[in-house]
Amino acid sequence: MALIRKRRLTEQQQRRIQKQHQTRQEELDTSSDLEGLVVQHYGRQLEVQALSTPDEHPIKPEVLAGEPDPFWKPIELGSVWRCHTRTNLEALVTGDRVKWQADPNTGLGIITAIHPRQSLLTRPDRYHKVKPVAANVSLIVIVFASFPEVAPSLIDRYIVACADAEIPALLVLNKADLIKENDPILNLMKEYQALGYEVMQTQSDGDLTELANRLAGETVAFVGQSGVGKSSLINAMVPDAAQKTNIISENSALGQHTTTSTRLIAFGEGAALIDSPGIREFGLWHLNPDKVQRGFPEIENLLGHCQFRNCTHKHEKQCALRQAAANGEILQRRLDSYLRLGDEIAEAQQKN
Ligand SMILES: Nc1nc2c(ncn2[C@@H]2O[C@H](COP(=O)(O)OP(=O)(O)OP(=O)(O)O)[C@@H](O)[C@H]2O)c(=O)[nH]1
Ligand SMILES: [Mg+2]
Ligand SMILES: [Zn+2]
Repeated sequence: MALIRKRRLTEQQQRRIQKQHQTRQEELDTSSDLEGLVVQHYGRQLEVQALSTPDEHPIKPEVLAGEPDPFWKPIELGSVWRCHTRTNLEALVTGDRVKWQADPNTGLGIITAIHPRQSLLTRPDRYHKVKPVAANVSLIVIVFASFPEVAPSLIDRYIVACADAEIPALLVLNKADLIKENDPILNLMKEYQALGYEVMQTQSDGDLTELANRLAGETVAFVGQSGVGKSSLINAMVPDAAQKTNIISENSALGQHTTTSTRLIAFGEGAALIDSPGIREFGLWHLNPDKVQRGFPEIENLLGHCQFRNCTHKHEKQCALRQAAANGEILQRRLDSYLRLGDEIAEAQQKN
């Protein structure tokens, strides 16, 4: 990843390059396209890592004596290239597997096709548009800590999003060093464990072998509130990841997140870690209200057992959910969370 080339282009240069690419697009012969992986995206440009090399490597132009050495970037396995995409392609996202072509003369590439996705993690942005976050993620690590204070309902939201994307979740309670004896956060972790979720406790500067072993071979997206230590965990497991981290008080006072774009970091053989900005709010309005139950397996089990088929689970006496909460079979907090999320989605959809 050290090969990422940062270059600022003037608008004129960008226009010229864009034009060159457009002309090239029409002439493209895609039979010898390379395989690639989108490792980062910045608006319209993306960074693609080469997963294959050409059968015949392009030959560097010969330089006559006295002439300056022209720019030349060899196509090497693992090298990272700034790329444009063909205009007819759908929006690409970090984690996408693509077909692409490299131009060693400019150091730029063009993405010509996208491979079918195994999964797509999305989130709504503040303009109520659904934004893809990462593709082909096989495991989501939900990081939480006692500082910044955990909001259990936020964990529930993440779990619903994971269930909707059909991606398994691992709950990681980080900053173990801050956890006191009988800390309520330990109870919270146990509650999720009892519901069948995989949980783990970590400390960013502690022994992360258990976590690293669990992540082997997976494409992992780290999610969670800003400041819980997502980037710190990634840096500790991948020493050259060099993801920026920051002291919470400094950045949250400014309302800023330390990590600002979604980046994929290679992690051993065939695994990758995706760092993404922490979020304070994680709206789920883009989901079907019926999907919320997928993130609440204990409640899903009881659905259909209420007296009325159209039970709101809010005031009905013969409500299986309310009774289960009253008997301590399910957590009142989870039931509240389930109902609130359902209302929130239904309300947002009525407005739209
Ligand atoms: N005490 C303690 N502090 C930690 C631990 N892990 C991270 N931190 C600190 O928490 C702060 C935030 O860490 P980051 O890794 O930047 O958090 P993040 O989740 O990536 O935050 P965003 O990028 O804003 O979403 C930094 O000051 C870290 O040093 C830990 O295990 N224990
Ligand atoms: Mg970060
Ligand atoms: Zn009911």
